[in-house]
Amino acid sequence: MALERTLSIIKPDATRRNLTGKIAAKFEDAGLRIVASKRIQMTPAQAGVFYEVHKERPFYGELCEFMASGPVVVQVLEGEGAIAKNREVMGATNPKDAAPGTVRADFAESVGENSVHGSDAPETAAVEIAFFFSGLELVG
Ligand code: YYY
Ligand code: MG
Repeated sequence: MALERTLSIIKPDATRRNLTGKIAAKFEDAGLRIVASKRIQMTPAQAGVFYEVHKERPFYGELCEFMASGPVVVQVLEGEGAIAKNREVMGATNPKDAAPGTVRADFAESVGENSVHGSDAPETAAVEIAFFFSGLELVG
C-alpha cells in the first residue's frame, strides 16, 4: 500500500462540543499522522467552493451554511492507505449506518451535522489539501 495524504475536516458541530482532541486521537490511534493542522472559520461562499461537487444536491445550501456556522479544524493526515483508512475511522455518512467505534457513530448528530469530512480519492485529496494548505505548512 502506498503512503498517502488525505484532507480531514473536524466540522462545526464537533468543535462546538469540544471534541477536536477526541476525534484527532481516533486518527492517531488508527496509525494516521497529523502532518498539518489549523483552526479556521469559513464563509458560506468559501464552503460553497470547497463543496462545489455537491452544488446540484438539495442539501447544498444548508451544508454550506453549516460548514460556515463555526470554527473547523482542517488537517492533513498521512499514512499507508490514508484515504481509505480515514474513511474507515470516520464511518458512514449517516451516523445511523456508521459502524460502532467510528467517529460518526460516537459523535455525529445527524446526516447533515456529521462531525468530520474526509477526502474520497487520491485526486480529490490533492485538490482539497491544496485548497487549505501551502507546501510549507505540510511537515511530515
Ligand atoms: O463524503 P461524506 O461526507 O461521507 O458524504 P458526501 O456524500 O460526500 O456528502 C457530503 C456532506 O453533505 C455530508 O458529509 C453531509 C452532507 N449531506 C447531507 O446533508 N445530506 C445527505 N443526504 C448527504 C450528504
Ligand atoms: Mg464526500
